[in-house]
Amino acid sequence: MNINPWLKNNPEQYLYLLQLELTTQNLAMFTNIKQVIMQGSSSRAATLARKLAGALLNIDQQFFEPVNLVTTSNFAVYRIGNVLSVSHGMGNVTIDALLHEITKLLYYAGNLNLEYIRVGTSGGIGVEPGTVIITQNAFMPNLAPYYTTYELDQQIDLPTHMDSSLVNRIIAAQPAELEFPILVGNSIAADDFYLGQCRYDGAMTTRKDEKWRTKFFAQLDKLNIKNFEMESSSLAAFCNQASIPATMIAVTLLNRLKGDQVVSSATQLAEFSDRSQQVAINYILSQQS
Ligand code: R2B
Ligand code: URA
Repeated sequence: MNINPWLKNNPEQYLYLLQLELTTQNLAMFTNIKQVIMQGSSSRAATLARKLAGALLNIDQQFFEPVNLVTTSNFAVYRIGNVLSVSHGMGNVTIDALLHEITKLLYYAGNLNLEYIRVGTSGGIGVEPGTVIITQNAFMPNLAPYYTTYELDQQIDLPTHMDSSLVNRIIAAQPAELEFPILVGNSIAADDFYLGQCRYDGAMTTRKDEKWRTKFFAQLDKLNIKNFEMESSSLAAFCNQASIPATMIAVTLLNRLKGDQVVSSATQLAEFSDRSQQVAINYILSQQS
């Protein structure tokens, strides 16, 4: 892990965004972590924690309630064996804040070899809804292959490739009889769900017509871009700077070439969400020694 050297001489006592005191007792809860699995919502992070308790520790999920290790209502953090299941909220801005704090926490707790995986949902481009995409490269909405951010007035462009050996290990960990399609591709991280992804059903009107959008979507195939979501570019940019292997496992909820609205039933959506979690669990199980 590559961490800000400033932290070595200025140790902190409190992580403001996680609302966590950095006491010896609290830090002890975060030693020996191998993977951090990040999902948008805190309830999905809790669901994954329950599944991991069953898969890794053989605990009957019926009798297990995961304990949230932080007190903030913005994020949740659960530990199961050597895995953290955390929530990151929605969008590059919130995941970036989480990444800073969770990385500092894990560094202070003595973890140097970590992997970060975002497990989520996305809007597919030309793929059957329910397909799981493992991201190789994250793109900006203007198809730039880097993440543009700002340090006050300075524009910074950061590389957004994911860790290819982590991607390969995740694919290799999947059983041959997986009951849904899974593929490696690239992703666009948009700044919002509506206009940022050129949806026509937002509260405000897009500036682009359907003809223009169809032409734009057609270009995506050439770049092997398979889905839209809202966090992959800052995840990749952060992890490239920090030298933490990272990728994203995201199920597609709809095919954006066929529409804008997510129309699947609640049961179908829950089943889709289970798919990306199952891919992550298969990988985590393959890494237990
Ligand atoms: C995918 O789904 C969320 C929006 O519904 C967002 O966090 C994302 O990246
Ligand atoms: N998440 C997104 O960001 N876009 C979609 O279309 C679906 C989920």
